[in-house]
Amino acid sequence: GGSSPRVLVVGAGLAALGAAQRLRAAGHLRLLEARARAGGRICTRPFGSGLAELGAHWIHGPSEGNPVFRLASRYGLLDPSAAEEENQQVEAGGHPLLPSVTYGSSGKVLSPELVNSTRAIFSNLLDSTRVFLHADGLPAPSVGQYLRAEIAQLAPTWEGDENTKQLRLAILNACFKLECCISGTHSMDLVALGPFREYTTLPGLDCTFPGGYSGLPDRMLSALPEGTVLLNKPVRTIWWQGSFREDGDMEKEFPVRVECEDGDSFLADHVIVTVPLGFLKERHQDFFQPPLPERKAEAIRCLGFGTNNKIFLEFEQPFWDPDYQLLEVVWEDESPLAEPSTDLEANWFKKLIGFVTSLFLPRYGHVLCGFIAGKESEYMETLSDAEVLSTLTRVLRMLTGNPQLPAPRSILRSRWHSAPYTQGSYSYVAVGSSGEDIDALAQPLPEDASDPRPLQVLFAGEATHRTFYSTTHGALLSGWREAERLNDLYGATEPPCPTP
Ligand code: 6YU
Repeated sequence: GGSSPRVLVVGAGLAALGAAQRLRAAGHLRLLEARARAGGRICTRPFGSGLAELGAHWIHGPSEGNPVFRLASRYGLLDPSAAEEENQQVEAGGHPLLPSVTYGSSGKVLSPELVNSTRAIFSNLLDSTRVFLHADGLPAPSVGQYLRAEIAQLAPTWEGDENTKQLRLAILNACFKLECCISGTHSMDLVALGPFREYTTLPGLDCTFPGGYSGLPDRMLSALPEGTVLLNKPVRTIWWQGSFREDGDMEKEFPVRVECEDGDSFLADHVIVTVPLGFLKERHQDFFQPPLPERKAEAIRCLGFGTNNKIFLEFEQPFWDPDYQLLEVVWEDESPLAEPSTDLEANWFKKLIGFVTSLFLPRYGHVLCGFIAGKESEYMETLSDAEVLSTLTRVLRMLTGNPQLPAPRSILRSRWHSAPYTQGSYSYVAVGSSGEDIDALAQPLPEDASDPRPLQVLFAGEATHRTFYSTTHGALLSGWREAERLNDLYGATEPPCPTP
């Protein structure tokens, strides 16, 4: 302890920067970031004549209750229209309906009536999962199994010929793939039904950052004293419950020693760990010495962390109608009631849900942004740019029924699964886990609150926020939470004019 503790933060993503922004107790603060840049899963890159968001894309629910919205507004990073009262009140429930066109795999545009009425069926079914929150006795363990059972019951009651019914099933199957992107999972069969609706949506029409999402971490970083963040500093091991002394200072003892890959070591009273759940899954056994208590290790094992990637394609000329914000893809012979293909090499591209157009992403130029989740997405990461580009050119030619469609001029993709310091995209509550595992993950160490050296290791990051996991606002709030935990310990109360 002491009156001015030393605090280390592992990572420099939004959770870490949020913690740094809020910490008033620290006498000495350092962030150790493995990568050559801050921002973590917020990553804006130049592409085409504009920008591409390789990580977080939208502010989900931009309204007063969203701290990312409040910060971004204060920093002047948003389009003025995003802050309008009217936009803040939109209740999209996380599923905004964008003007869209839906291509069938036979090269035809599907009837908007059929597509919209089928989407409505899916969205009603999704909403009906709300009743299972905190219910005992569930009709199925997973969201996917529940939805499929409901669809199997409904399908015989649909009007229309066999072709129309099959098409409806195919559209529903596309809805499942979109839902996999939203949850960041391979299959909705992996997502637990009971806790599914513990994830909370905020009001507001999802908006983007006209100058790039990275503007947010950049601003937070520049508000910190110079030298606070050390880049290219991957942490190898966190030693806790120790008695470490600095060379030449035998007086002061520290319980924590953080050892980096390059051999450097840092002593501290407290360390806030913000590394992604994907990294913890791979590395927690040797990352912490002594190892984590069993309850926390169990939470790390059983919570879900899957992959959602983006593929940006730049075209010489747009082939799409500029009014559409979403180009959707439906594989007409698929159905949620049939077994999905496991031949990744032959079929990976069928998991792509379609593309968001440049309209939705101002200043992008003639760019489409495709989304793809799951094992197919992980397989895509192993292919070369040229292979992905040629496969998607073939797919787009088939969908548009235009064999002459010019190939994209360039491609840029995210590869979040093979990124060593992320190992996936974001967390979800998997079958076999619940919100209590999220809380267990967030619990500081040592577990014994009466330990004379409390709060040695604290945990932040999107995966530690029980209702806003998988988002930037969840990450930011988790960082603030852990900073306040330390502020409270040292009685560092709010200043009269609070920081954001
Ligand atoms: C959002 C969105 N969005 C798309 C894609 C992705 C994510 N998210 P960080 O990883 O940022 O920081 C940790 C740091 O630690 C990092 O810098 C590492 O390098 C470092 N590190 C690791 N190991 C280290 C070591 N050993 N030593 C030192 N440093 C180390 N969120 O609000 N809107 O549109 C999207 C999207 C492709 C990948 C997103 C979105 C998620 C956010 O990006 C993410 O949560 C935060 O940035 C994480 O911040 P952090 O600080 O915790 O970690 C019902 C229901 C369903 C629930 N889901 C519904 C919501 C849907 C979420 N949607 C996301 C969608 C998109 C498109």
